[in-house]
Amino acid sequence: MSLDLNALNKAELHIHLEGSLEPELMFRLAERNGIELPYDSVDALRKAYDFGSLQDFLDIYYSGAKVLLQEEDFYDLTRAYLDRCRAQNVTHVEPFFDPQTHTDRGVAMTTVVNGITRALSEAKAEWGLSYGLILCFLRHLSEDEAQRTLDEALPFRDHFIGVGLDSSEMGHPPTKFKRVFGRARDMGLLPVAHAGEEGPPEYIWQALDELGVVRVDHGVRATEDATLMARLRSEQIPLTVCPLSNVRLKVYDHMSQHPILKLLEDGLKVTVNSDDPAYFGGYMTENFEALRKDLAMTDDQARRLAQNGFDAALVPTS
Ligand code: ES4
Ligand code: ZN
Repeated sequence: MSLDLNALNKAELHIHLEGSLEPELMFRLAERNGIELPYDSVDALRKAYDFGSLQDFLDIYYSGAKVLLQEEDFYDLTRAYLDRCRAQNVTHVEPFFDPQTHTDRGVAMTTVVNGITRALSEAKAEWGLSYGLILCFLRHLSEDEAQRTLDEALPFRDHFIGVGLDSSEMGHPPTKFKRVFGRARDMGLLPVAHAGEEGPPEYIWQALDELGVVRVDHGVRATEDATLMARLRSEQIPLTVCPLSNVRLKVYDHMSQHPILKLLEDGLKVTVNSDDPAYFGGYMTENFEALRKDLAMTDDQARRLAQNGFDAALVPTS
Protein backbone atom coordinates (compact mmCIF):
# COMPACT_ATOMS: atom_id res chain seq x y z
CA MET A 1 0.00 0.00 0.00
CA SER A 2 1.34 3.39 -0.92
CA LEU A 3 1.09 6.43 1.32
CA ASP A 4 -2.32 8.12 1.55
CA LEU A 5 -1.50 11.58 0.18
CA ASN A 6 -4.78 13.06 1.39
CA ALA A 7 -4.18 11.84 4.95
CA LEU A 8 -0.60 13.21 4.93
CA ASN A 9 -0.36 16.32 7.13
CA LYS A 10 0.36 19.26 4.83
CA ALA A 11 1.07 23.02 4.90
CA GLU A 12 0.16 25.34 2.03
CA LEU A 13 2.36 28.40 1.46
CA HIS A 14 1.34 29.53 -2.03
CA ILE A 15 -2.39 29.99 -2.56
CA HIS A 16 -4.15 33.10 -3.87
CA LEU A 17 -7.51 33.23 -2.09
CA GLU A 18 -9.08 34.80 -5.19
CA GLY A 19 -7.78 31.77 -7.10
CA SER A 20 -9.82 29.44 -4.91
CA LEU A 21 -13.09 30.92 -6.22
CA GLU A 22 -14.88 27.89 -7.69
CA PRO A 23 -17.26 28.51 -10.62
CA GLU A 24 -20.27 27.41 -8.54
CA LEU A 25 -19.51 30.01 -5.85
CA MET A 26 -18.75 32.62 -8.54
CA PHE A 27 -22.26 32.14 -9.98
CA ARG A 28 -23.84 32.19 -6.53
CA LEU A 29 -22.09 35.46 -5.58
CA ALA A 30 -22.89 37.02 -8.98
CA GLU A 31 -26.56 36.33 -8.38
CA ARG A 32 -26.44 37.55 -4.78
CA ASN A 33 -24.78 40.80 -5.89
CA GLY A 34 -26.82 41.34 -9.08
CA ILE A 35 -23.79 40.98 -11.35
CA GLU A 36 -24.02 39.62 -14.91
CA LEU A 37 -21.27 37.09 -15.75
CA PRO A 38 -20.07 36.82 -19.36
CA TYR A 39 -20.79 33.03 -19.27
CA ASP A 40 -24.13 31.19 -19.43
CA SER A 41 -23.26 28.37 -17.06
CA VAL A 42 -20.69 26.83 -14.75
CA ASP A 43 -19.74 24.45 -17.59
CA ALA A 44 -19.23 27.30 -20.09
CA LEU A 45 -17.04 29.08 -17.56
CA ARG A 46 -14.95 25.97 -16.87
CA LYS A 47 -14.45 25.52 -20.63
CA ALA A 48 -12.80 28.95 -20.74
CA TYR A 49 -10.10 27.66 -18.35
CA ASP A 50 -7.73 26.75 -21.16
CA PHE A 51 -4.75 29.05 -20.79
CA GLY A 52 -1.85 29.66 -23.16
CA SER A 53 0.14 31.72 -20.65
CA LEU A 54 0.07 33.46 -17.27
CA GLN A 55 -1.54 36.55 -18.84
CA ASP A 56 -4.40 34.48 -20.36
CA PHE A 57 -5.16 33.17 -16.90
CA LEU A 58 -4.85 36.54 -15.15
CA ASP A 59 -7.43 38.13 -17.48
CA ILE A 60 -10.04 35.54 -16.43
CA TYR A 61 -8.95 35.57 -12.78
CA TYR A 62 -9.37 39.35 -12.42
CA SER A 63 -12.70 39.23 -14.23
CA GLY A 64 -13.96 36.46 -11.91
CA ALA A 65 -12.95 38.42 -8.80
CA LYS A 66 -15.50 41.13 -9.67
CA VAL A 67 -18.25 39.11 -7.97
CA LEU A 68 -16.52 39.74 -4.60
CA LEU A 69 -18.12 42.86 -3.12
CA GLN A 70 -19.37 42.40 0.44
CA GLU A 71 -17.55 41.24 3.58
CA GLU A 72 -19.70 38.10 3.47
CA ASP A 73 -18.37 37.30 -0.04
CA PHE A 74 -14.75 37.36 1.17
CA TYR A 75 -15.78 35.28 4.16
CA ASP A 76 -17.57 32.69 1.99
CA LEU A 77 -14.59 32.51 -0.39
CA THR A 78 -12.09 31.95 2.42
CA ARG A 79 -14.36 29.58 4.32
CA ALA A 80 -14.83 27.37 1.22
CA TYR A 81 -11.04 27.18 0.76
CA LEU A 82 -10.48 26.33 4.42
CA ASP A 83 -13.15 23.59 4.28
CA ARG A 84 -11.05 22.02 1.49
CA CYS A 85 -7.95 22.34 3.65
CA ARG A 86 -9.64 20.53 6.50
CA ALA A 87 -10.82 17.74 4.16
CA GLN A 88 -7.25 17.37 2.80
CA ASN A 89 -5.38 17.59 6.12
CA VAL A 90 -3.82 20.94 5.31
CA THR A 91 -3.33 22.21 8.85
CA HIS A 92 -1.23 25.32 8.20
CA VAL A 93 -1.80 27.97 5.51
CA GLU A 94 -0.10 31.22 4.55
CA PRO A 95 -2.51 32.55 1.89
CA PHE A 96 -2.11 35.55 -0.39
CA PHE A 97 -4.76 38.09 -1.21
CA ASP A 98 -4.65 40.92 -3.76
CA PRO A 99 -6.20 44.04 -2.16
CA GLN A 100 -5.75 46.20 -5.27
CA THR A 101 -8.03 43.89 -7.29
CA HIS A 102 -10.79 44.96 -4.91
CA THR A 103 -9.92 48.47 -3.72
CA ASP A 104 -9.55 49.59 -7.37
CA ARG A 105 -13.24 48.62 -7.82
CA GLY A 106 -14.29 50.67 -4.81
CA VAL A 107 -14.37 47.83 -2.25
CA ALA A 108 -12.97 49.02 1.09
CA MET A 109 -9.82 47.42 2.51
CA THR A 110 -11.73 46.77 5.74
CA THR A 111 -14.40 44.75 3.86
CA VAL A 112 -11.75 42.52 2.30
CA VAL A 113 -9.60 42.05 5.41
CA ASN A 114 -12.50 41.51 7.81
CA GLY A 115 -14.16 38.85 5.63
CA ILE A 116 -10.91 36.92 5.12
CA THR A 117 -9.68 37.10 8.71
CA ARG A 118 -13.06 36.12 10.16
CA ALA A 119 -12.96 32.83 8.23
CA LEU A 120 -9.32 32.21 9.20
CA SER A 121 -9.86 32.84 12.91
CA GLU A 122 -12.97 30.63 12.90
CA ALA A 123 -11.01 27.74 11.38
CA LYS A 124 -8.33 28.21 14.04
CA ALA A 125 -10.96 28.06 16.81
CA GLU A 126 -13.01 25.24 15.23
CA TRP A 127 -10.34 22.78 14.15
CA GLY A 128 -6.91 24.12 15.09
CA LEU A 129 -5.75 25.63 11.78
CA SER A 130 -2.62 27.78 12.09
CA TYR A 131 -2.10 30.56 9.57
CA GLY A 132 -0.50 33.83 8.50
CA LEU A 133 -1.97 36.14 5.87
CA ILE A 134 0.19 37.74 3.15
CA LEU A 135 -0.75 40.94 1.30
CA CYS A 136 0.34 40.93 -2.34
CA PHE A 137 1.11 43.93 -4.52
CA LEU A 138 0.13 43.70 -8.19
CA ARG A 139 3.35 44.11 -10.18
CA HIS A 140 1.66 45.29 -13.39
CA LEU A 141 0.68 48.43 -11.45
CA SER A 142 3.12 51.13 -10.31
CA GLU A 143 5.24 51.19 -7.17
CA ASP A 144 3.36 54.35 -6.10
CA GLU A 145 0.11 52.39 -6.18
CA ALA A 146 1.75 49.66 -4.08
CA GLN A 147 2.88 52.34 -1.60
CA ARG A 148 -0.68 53.66 -1.33
CA THR A 149 -1.95 50.11 -0.80
CA LEU A 150 0.54 49.63 2.03
CA ASP A 151 -0.68 52.94 3.54
CA GLU A 152 -4.29 51.73 3.37
CA ALA A 153 -3.31 48.46 5.01
CA LEU A 154 -1.56 50.14 7.95
CA PRO A 155 -4.64 50.10 10.22
CA PHE A 156 -4.73 46.31 9.70
CA ARG A 157 -0.99 45.73 10.23
CA ASP A 158 -1.59 43.07 12.88
CA HIS A 159 -3.65 40.95 10.48
CA PHE A 160 -0.66 40.32 8.14
CA ILE A 161 2.62 38.50 8.48
CA GLY A 162 4.13 39.59 5.19
CA VAL A 163 3.96 41.14 1.76
CA GLY A 164 4.20 39.46 -1.63
CA LEU A 165 4.45 40.37 -5.29
CA ASP A 166 2.26 38.76 -7.96
CA SER A 167 0.51 39.22 -11.33
CA SER A 168 2.22 39.68 -14.75
CA GLU A 169 5.88 38.89 -14.26
CA MET A 170 7.51 39.69 -17.63
CA GLY A 171 8.51 43.34 -17.88
CA HIS A 172 7.84 43.95 -14.17
CA PRO A 173 11.07 43.01 -12.39
CA PRO A 174 11.27 42.88 -8.59
CA THR A 175 13.56 45.97 -8.65
CA LYS A 176 10.52 48.08 -9.53
CA PHE A 177 9.25 47.50 -5.95
CA LYS A 178 12.49 47.96 -4.00
CA ARG A 179 11.33 50.97 -1.96
CA VAL A 180 7.90 49.66 -0.95
CA PHE A 181 9.43 46.33 0.11
CA GLY A 182 12.01 48.23 2.17
CA ARG A 183 9.21 50.06 3.93
CA ALA A 184 7.26 46.84 4.53
CA ARG A 185 10.38 45.17 5.98
CA ASP A 186 10.90 48.14 8.32
CA MET A 187 7.36 47.50 9.62
CA GLY A 188 8.33 43.91 10.43
CA LEU A 189 6.47 42.40 7.48
CA LEU A 190 8.23 39.39 5.96
CA PRO A 191 8.92 39.75 2.24
CA VAL A 192 8.19 37.09 -0.39
CA ALA A 193 7.81 37.47 -4.16
CA HIS A 194 6.79 35.53 -7.24
CA ALA A 195 9.96 35.18 -9.32
CA GLY A 196 11.17 32.76 -11.96
CA GLU A 197 7.71 31.49 -12.91
CA GLU A 198 7.74 32.94 -16.45
CA GLY A 199 10.52 35.43 -15.72
CA PRO A 200 14.27 34.76 -15.97
CA PRO A 201 16.66 33.71 -13.17
CA GLU A 202 17.73 37.38 -12.99
CA TYR A 203 14.33 38.16 -11.39
CA ILE A 204 15.05 35.60 -8.65
CA TRP A 205 18.42 37.25 -7.95
CA GLN A 206 16.66 40.63 -7.71
CA ALA A 207 13.98 39.25 -5.36
CA LEU A 208 16.74 37.95 -3.07
CA ASP A 209 19.18 40.85 -3.26
CA GLU A 210 16.92 43.89 -3.73
CA LEU A 211 13.67 42.88 -2.02
CA GLY A 212 15.35 40.70 0.62
CA VAL A 213 12.81 37.90 0.23
CA VAL A 214 12.86 35.08 2.76
CA ARG A 215 11.08 32.71 0.37
CA VAL A 216 10.64 32.60 -3.42
CA ASP A 217 7.24 31.88 -4.98
CA HIS A 218 7.63 29.47 -7.93
CA GLY A 219 11.36 29.97 -8.62
CA VAL A 220 11.43 26.99 -10.99
CA ARG A 221 13.49 28.83 -13.63
CA ALA A 222 16.38 28.75 -11.13
CA THR A 223 17.25 25.46 -12.84
CA GLU A 224 18.74 27.56 -15.67
CA ASP A 225 21.39 29.15 -13.41
CA ALA A 226 23.85 26.90 -11.57
CA THR A 227 25.20 29.74 -9.38
CA LEU A 228 21.67 30.61 -8.28
CA MET A 229 20.92 26.94 -7.55
CA ALA A 230 24.01 26.84 -5.31
CA ARG A 231 22.85 29.97 -3.45
CA LEU A 232 19.31 28.62 -2.91
CA ARG A 233 20.77 25.33 -1.67
CA SER A 234 23.39 26.77 0.67
CA GLU A 235 20.99 29.29 2.22
CA GLN A 236 18.08 26.81 2.17
CA ILE A 237 15.79 29.51 0.74
CA PRO A 238 12.39 27.88 0.30
CA LEU A 239 10.70 27.71 -3.12
CA THR A 240 6.91 27.46 -3.13
CA VAL A 241 6.45 25.33 -6.23
CA CYS A 242 3.01 24.86 -7.85
CA PRO A 243 3.08 21.83 -10.15
CA LEU A 244 -0.46 21.85 -11.62
CA SER A 245 -0.24 25.63 -12.10
CA ASN A 246 3.01 25.34 -14.05
CA VAL A 247 1.50 22.80 -16.46
CA ARG A 248 -1.82 24.67 -16.85
CA LEU A 249 0.05 27.92 -17.62
CA LYS A 250 2.40 26.16 -20.04
CA VAL A 251 5.59 26.75 -18.11
CA TYR A 252 6.04 23.01 -18.84
CA ASP A 253 4.25 21.12 -21.62
CA HIS A 254 3.64 18.09 -19.42
CA MET A 255 4.03 17.19 -15.74
CA SER A 256 6.65 14.61 -16.73
CA GLN A 257 8.96 17.58 -17.51
CA HIS A 258 8.50 19.27 -14.15
CA PRO A 259 11.81 19.70 -12.23
CA ILE A 260 10.38 19.61 -8.67
CA LEU A 261 11.83 16.22 -7.73
CA LYS A 262 15.18 17.13 -9.26
CA LEU A 263 15.18 20.31 -7.13
CA LEU A 264 14.31 18.24 -4.06
CA GLU A 265 17.09 15.71 -4.72
CA ASP A 266 19.53 18.58 -5.39
CA GLY A 267 18.94 19.60 -1.75
CA LEU A 268 16.77 22.68 -2.29
CA LYS A 269 13.98 23.47 0.18
CA VAL A 270 11.07 22.92 -2.21
CA THR A 271 7.41 22.76 -1.22
CA VAL A 272 4.19 21.73 -3.03
CA ASN A 273 1.33 24.22 -3.39
CA SER A 274 -1.85 24.77 -5.43
CA ASP A 275 -1.52 28.48 -6.45
CA ASP A 276 -5.06 28.97 -7.87
CA PRO A 277 -6.79 25.65 -7.20
CA ALA A 278 -10.19 26.57 -8.68
CA TYR A 279 -8.51 27.35 -12.01
CA PHE A 280 -5.71 24.80 -12.24
CA GLY A 281 -7.43 21.49 -11.56
CA GLY A 282 -6.87 20.84 -7.91
CA TYR A 283 -5.94 21.56 -4.33
CA MET A 284 -3.00 20.18 -2.32
CA THR A 285 -3.84 16.49 -2.56
CA GLU A 286 -4.33 16.69 -6.35
CA ASN A 287 -0.93 18.36 -6.70
CA PHE A 288 0.77 15.59 -4.72
CA GLU A 289 -1.19 12.95 -6.70
CA ALA A 290 0.01 14.43 -10.01
CA LEU A 291 3.64 14.10 -8.87
CA ARG A 292 3.12 10.44 -8.02
CA LYS A 293 1.35 9.73 -11.33
CA ASP A 294 3.66 11.56 -13.75
CA LEU A 295 6.99 11.82 -11.89
CA ALA A 296 6.91 8.56 -9.93
CA MET A 297 7.30 10.44 -6.64
CA THR A 298 8.11 7.98 -3.86
CA ASP A 299 6.43 7.94 -0.46
CA ASP A 300 9.67 9.18 1.08
CA GLN A 301 9.80 12.12 -1.34
CA ALA A 302 6.15 12.93 -0.57
CA ARG A 303 6.90 12.98 3.15
CA ARG A 304 9.96 15.23 2.65
CA LEU A 305 8.00 17.64 0.44
CA ALA A 306 5.20 17.85 3.00
CA GLN A 307 7.68 18.35 5.86
CA ASN A 308 9.40 21.12 3.86
CA GLY A 309 6.06 22.99 3.86
CA PHE A 310 6.17 23.14 7.66
CA ASP A 311 9.92 23.91 7.74
CA ALA A 312 9.39 26.82 5.31
CA ALA A 313 6.49 28.39 7.23
CA LEU A 314 6.99 32.00 8.34
CA VAL A 315 4.98 31.67 11.55
CA PRO A 316 4.61 28.84 14.07
CA THR A 317 2.58 25.86 12.84
CA SER A 318 0.11 23.90 14.93
C1 ES4 B 1 -0.89 34.04 -10.04
CL1 ES4 B 1 -0.01 31.72 -11.06
C2 ES4 B 1 0.16 33.38 -10.67
N1 ES4 B 1 1.26 34.04 -11.03
C3 ES4 B 1 1.35 35.34 -10.77
N2 ES4 B 1 0.39 36.04 -10.17
C4 ES4 B 1 -0.72 35.38 -9.80
N3 ES4 B 1 -1.84 35.82 -9.19
C5 ES4 B 1 -2.65 34.77 -9.06
N4 ES4 B 1 -2.09 33.69 -9.58
ZN1 ZN C 1 1.00 32.44 -7.36
